[in-house]
This record gives sequence, structure tokens and C-alpha cells, in this order.
Amino acid sequence: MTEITAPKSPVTTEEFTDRIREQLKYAQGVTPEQATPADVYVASSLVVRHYLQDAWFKTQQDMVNGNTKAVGYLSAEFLMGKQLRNALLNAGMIDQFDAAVEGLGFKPQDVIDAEYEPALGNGGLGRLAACFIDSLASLGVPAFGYGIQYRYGIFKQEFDKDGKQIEKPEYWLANEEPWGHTDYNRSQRVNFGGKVVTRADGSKEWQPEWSVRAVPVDYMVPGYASGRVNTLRLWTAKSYDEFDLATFNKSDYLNAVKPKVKAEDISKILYPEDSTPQGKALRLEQQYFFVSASIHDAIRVFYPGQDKPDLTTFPDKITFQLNDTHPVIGIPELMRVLIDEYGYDWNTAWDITTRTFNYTCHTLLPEALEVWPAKLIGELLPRHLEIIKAINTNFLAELATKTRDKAKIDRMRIVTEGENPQVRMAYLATAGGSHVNGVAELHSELLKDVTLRDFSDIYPDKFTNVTNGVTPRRFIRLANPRLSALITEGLGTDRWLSDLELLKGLEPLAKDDEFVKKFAAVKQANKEDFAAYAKREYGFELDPNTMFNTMVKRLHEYKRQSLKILALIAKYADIKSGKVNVDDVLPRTVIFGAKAAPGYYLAKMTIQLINNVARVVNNDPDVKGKLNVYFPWNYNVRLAQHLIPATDLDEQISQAGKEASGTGNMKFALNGAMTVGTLDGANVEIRERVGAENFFLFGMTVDEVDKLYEEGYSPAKYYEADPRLKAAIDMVSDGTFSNGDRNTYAPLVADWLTKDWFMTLADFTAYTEIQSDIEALYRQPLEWNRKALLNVANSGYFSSDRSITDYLTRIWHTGPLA
Ligand code: GL4
Repeated sequence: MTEITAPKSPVTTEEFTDRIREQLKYAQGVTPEQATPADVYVASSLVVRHYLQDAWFKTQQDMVNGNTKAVGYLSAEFLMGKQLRNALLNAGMIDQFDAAVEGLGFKPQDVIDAEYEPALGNGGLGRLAACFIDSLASLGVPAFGYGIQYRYGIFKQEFDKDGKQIEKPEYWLANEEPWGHTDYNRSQRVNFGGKVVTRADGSKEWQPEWSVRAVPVDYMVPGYASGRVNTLRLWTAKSYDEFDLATFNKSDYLNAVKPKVKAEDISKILYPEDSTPQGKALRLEQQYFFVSASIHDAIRVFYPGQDKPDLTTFPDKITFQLNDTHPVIGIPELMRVLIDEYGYDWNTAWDITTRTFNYTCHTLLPEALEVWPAKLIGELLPRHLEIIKAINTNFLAELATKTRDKAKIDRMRIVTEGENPQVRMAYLATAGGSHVNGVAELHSELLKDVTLRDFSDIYPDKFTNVTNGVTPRRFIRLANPRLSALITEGLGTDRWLSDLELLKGLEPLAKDDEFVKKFAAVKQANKEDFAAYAKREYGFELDPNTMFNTMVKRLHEYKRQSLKILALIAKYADIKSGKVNVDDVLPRTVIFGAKAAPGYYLAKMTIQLINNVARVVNNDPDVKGKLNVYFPWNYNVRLAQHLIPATDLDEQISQAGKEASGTGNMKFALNGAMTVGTLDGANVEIRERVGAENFFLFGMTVDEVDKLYEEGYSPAKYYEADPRLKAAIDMVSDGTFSNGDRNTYAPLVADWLTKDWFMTLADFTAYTEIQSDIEALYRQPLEWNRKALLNVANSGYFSSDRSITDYLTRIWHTGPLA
């Protein structure tokens, strides 16, 4: 008997059908006969919201009236993916929806596909935020996600005829968007610019120059089987002045709408940077905009109708998690609110503030830790600059009581000295919060021992680790229904969806050949599905009887897509030169997915190279279909959900010490892919858990990388030493992938041979050597699948429910609503 613990549907199919009809009639204004899948999508979404409404109210009431501290997850990005199917799953209405929609003459898949994916994030950091709010709700912990409702999400990626990336605006709000509820009556004023004056009593008054209206758009975040519905509150910027009538009357129409345009620019577009900095005034405006609105909102929510609330209790009401440095301006903002708006003295305000905030660091790349020119902050937020300077002064004084090491104190300045002082947001976050955490064990160690070494020396107790995780609801149950059914069959229960460590129960089944074969059949069917999907969406012809080898993530030098493409070119060169017999080559389909930041020259050139390698290799008869390269454009959550379950081999090949954690690596392991990877980020923990014998490890360690940097790294040496590497790079230079033009990739080749900051060349030989182990194993399907199954069985730790539980015990000190 299989135990089913999935949430019970609050509706019957008949009720669901009636509600859809009602919505179609009164909201969409169409008959079921006139309706399109898009109409049915909107109607069904409204029906789902309808059934979640009471649980949403109740969760909010219990949060405000009870004693359970809430979590406010402050994040500039929430990469949510499509909502409808996830909400149906979490609320237990999938079957009723499917039946109702079919009854009305539609295919459920068409209705699901009509949803336009909100792409309000760049990559792992934004998707992590989305997994975390799913887990918070599923665990019944009261929480707000606070962020920005960008009108344009991450750009839509296309490729031109030369294989170059083209960026198109992603206007995801072009059609009716049924999930967000705009609440004009809960808006907040956010001020900018102006000056600070000192009143007669010595207190300060900020006299801002301009303001915008922050209007919340609320999204329900239904927990899986928890009966709880939390809130994702994304702010959108509106102008207070629609236009200036005086200017308009002078017939200067464009200038008349300027204030509106300027104000609304704030939430217009998501910056497409990931692990690279973007020090623009507009970005600081965005950060302050959403953080200021969120802080005021939390005070409104937790002290309803109170003019003089006792904000010394604020840290007992809500704890704010700073998702990277993007929301760190919240620290001086809360100080300002407490001192200037509510009249608290500095020390009380500082005590409240430091107890309210915690900071998660998501990267070690020094260039990605945000630093703002003090001048810019001063122009935009003059009062905040004063407060930051005072925090800095107090902090330096406190340090002086803790250490005599003057050089160290100097290194720890929040505001640097000199002509153009800078504000280091990571330092401000560390000084102004209770805890600092990294996102995987290795990353947290490096954060403590290298990046924030001085801070961890003096405040060792602030530092902790919370290894990332992913939600099994979206990334196993929704993405991979076949595997989900097999897991439930194997375990005899579906309880694993709320307790992923139960996957461990599959371990003994890895010895059962029949079960392993079922597991292999699931993978094969997923590959066939993906081939059909890729044909439909991209016009690709994938052969599901080849190994599906995937590398999907942002395009960045440290992630080393170059290593993958160079190894592939080396294989191609082997075939062309006759060094290997093409008939002996294991058939592989290599699938890339990656967006490059629009200003990131080498990253964009790498995309162009991959596309042209694909063009050449896929069309070369000498290859006999053994090597196939595909680059589906515009990688997003939807594509991830299709591709991950169909992957045999996943690439996690960043230079050791550079990938803070990775979360794709977890999704692949949980979906039964094998990983080839370096000892980096969460790979280390994945390998520990799934077993070294079930993970393809290669490459330098962090220590070896450091040593090589110290000795002086010379990539040309590696080029000379490995003839296959040389052949591959020469093939890029000689025009094979640029219609004979030798200049096309010259900057990329020059970088490889003279700089190669992330040591792609140094790891090349090891990377190509491990390929023979990979291929030998793949030629034994039963053994491959046994190991892949062991990856699934031992990856339960990487549920975001476990991450959230760690945050609750190590950092937030709160829990589920009673
Ligand atoms: C990132 C890291 O690069 C990535 O390793 C990590 O998994 C993710 C979530 O913690 O955060 N940092 C930045 S910046 N973008 C990311 O995806």
C-alpha cells in the first residue's frame, strides 16, 4: 500500500469547472467556446487564488496576532518560474484542474504553456530566493519575500545568423497577469536626494528633493501541504505626478511626463549582471526603493494603526535576511527610520538594527562585492551617508577596543579613506547584522578565512554556513513526474516531497536490477520527451539514443564553458585528423544553455564560438552524428524543468574556489544525472554524500589553484604541453569555426594563451582524461544507472526545506506558526 500524504483538494472537479466558467464569463468576458488556452489559464489561476484566499488571510492573521517571529527575505531577485502548476500542486488541485480543463475541451498542457514566465532574476541567486520562499511556506513559517516587480525581466536571448547573442527586452507583463494583486492602498512613499538640515534641538531632518510611490504587488506563496500561504510582495514604482500641467500647457509634451518617466524607471528593468558588479545610480535607487518600502511595510503590518509603536520589539516580530549585498542599504535605512521618524537614540536604534538583520554572501569574486562611491550615496541619500559614516566611526572605535592591530582596523573600514571614499556594502552588512553566512561549506570557509578574514577573527561567532538547497516540489515533482512516481513506488510513500531525506530509502533498490532498469526507462522517456520539446521549440533534431550531456548556467569565465567547448573541439580534431576512429566514439549530445551579461565581451564571444562549433560539428559528415552540439537560446526556468530530468551527465566545472555553491548541481543529482565536476562550491558536499565512486571528480583544488597563482601562472605552458589542447586552440584560431576568418576569436584565444585567469588550460588535461572513465561507464547502462540512482538516493540533503531549517536554527531562531 502506498501512503499518500499529498494535500487534499479543497474542490471537486465539478466545482473547479463551474468556477472556471464563472471566471471566463465575468472576468474574461468570453464563453467557453470563445475561450483560448490563455483565457482558460487566466481563469484557472484566478480560481486557484480564490481557493487560497482564506488560507492566505489566516496565515497573515496568525502571523500578526501570534508570537512567532516572521522572516523577511529581502532580495533584488526572485526567479519564480511559472506559477499555475506549482500552485495547483501545493494546494492539491492538480487532478481537479486537469479534469476540469479537459472537460471544457482544452489540453492541460496548452493551458500551462499559456503562462508567461516571470524572469525577475539572473540565475542561481534569484532562483534560490524562489526556492526559499516555497520552503518557508511549506514548513509553515510566516514569511514575506520582499523585492521588485520589474516591468522587464532578464533580457530575452536570441542568436543572430553569426551565432552572436542578441538581447531583446523581456516584457513579461504584456498580457494579463493573474497572480499579482496590486494593492494601491498599501503603498509607501520613498524619498531621494535633497539635503539634511539640523534642527534647533540638534536632531536631523532630511529634506528630500523627489519621491516615488512604491506600490506593492502581492503574490501568494502557497506551502506544499502546509495549509499556509505566505506573501511575496514585489514593489512597483509609480509617480506622484502623472505629468506637469504647466509644462504640458506650453505644449512641451515630452518634458511634461518626465517626472513620471523618471519615477517609473526605478522598477523598469532588472540589471542583467550576475557575479559582476553594476555600479549605476539607478541600481542604487532600485535597492533603496524596495528596501525602504519593505521596512515601512513591516512596521505597518506588525504595529497596525499605532502612531507610536514600541519598535524595541521589532526584532521579535521579523528578522530580515539580506540576500547578498543588494539590500544592505536597509541597515542605514532602519537606523534612519528609528532615529528620525520614531525618535529613538542612536544606541537603541543600533541595538534594534543589528538584531534585525542577517547577511548571506553569495560570491567570493572580489569584483562582485558591491562598493558604492560615497559621493553617489550622498547625492541620492544624504542622510544615509551621514549614518553610514557614523556607523563606520563607531565601528572603528569598537574595533580599537578589540585589537591593537592598526593595519587590520584600517582594512576593516566600512568607508574607505582618500579622495574618493567608497562604501563597502559587505562590510556594512557584516558590521550591521547578527550573522553572516556563506552558501556551501567550502564557500563559508573561504569567506571566513579569506574574504572576511579580519571580521571573522574579531567576531568569530557571527559566521556560519547554510548550504543551499532546491525545492523538490518544482524540481522533482513538477519537472519529473515519471521519476516522482517511481520514487513513490520505491519508497511506498509520497512523503519524500516534504521530507527529502527519505530518498535514502532508495539506496537498497540500487542493488535491484529490475528497479534500476525502471529508473533507466524513466530517463530514456524523459530524453525522448526533451527531444520532442527541443524539436517543437527550437527546431533541433536530438537523438535520444545518445548521451545527453548538459551545461546550463550563466556564461562566466570562472564557470569555464570554455573548458567544455575546448574539450569538445579536441575530440572533433581527433576525428578530423584520424587520431581516433569515429566509429569508436561514444555518441554524445552536448547541450548548452547560458546568457552572457550584455557588456561582457569575452562571455559573448564564447557564446558565438559555441554556436559556430555546433554549426560545423553537427554538419560534418565525418563526425557521423557522434558529436552533436545544441545551444537552445534563452535558458530559463521552464527550459530547466524540461532539460534537467533528461540529462545523463551534468557539468559543474568551475575553477575551484569560485562557484560559491551552485544549485543546478543539486537539481541534476536529484534527477538522476551523474556529475563531472571540480571540488568547488556544493559539489564537495554532493560528492561526499553520493560517494566518491559515484561522482566524476577532476581538476585542481583550491590550494593547488592558490599555489599556481603564487608561482605565477603561465597558460601558454599548458598549450605547449598537451598536443590535444594545442590542436583545439589552433582550430579556433585557424578559422574552422569562423568561415576561415582568423580574427573572429583572436581576443578569446589571446586571453586563453596569455591570461586565462580561471586556469582553464591548466585543468584541460585532467578534464579530458576523466572523459574516458565517463564513457567507459556509460557503455554499461546498468552500472551507469545504478550510480545515477545512488545520486538520487543520497541527495535528499539538498532540499531547500533543509536549508531553511538550518536558517531557522542557526540564524533566525524562529519556526512554524502554532
Ligand atoms: C550565486 C553563486 O554564483 C552561486 O554559486 C550560488 O549557488 C547562488 C545562490 O547562493 O548565488 N551568486 C551570485 S552573484 N549569483 C549566483 O547565482
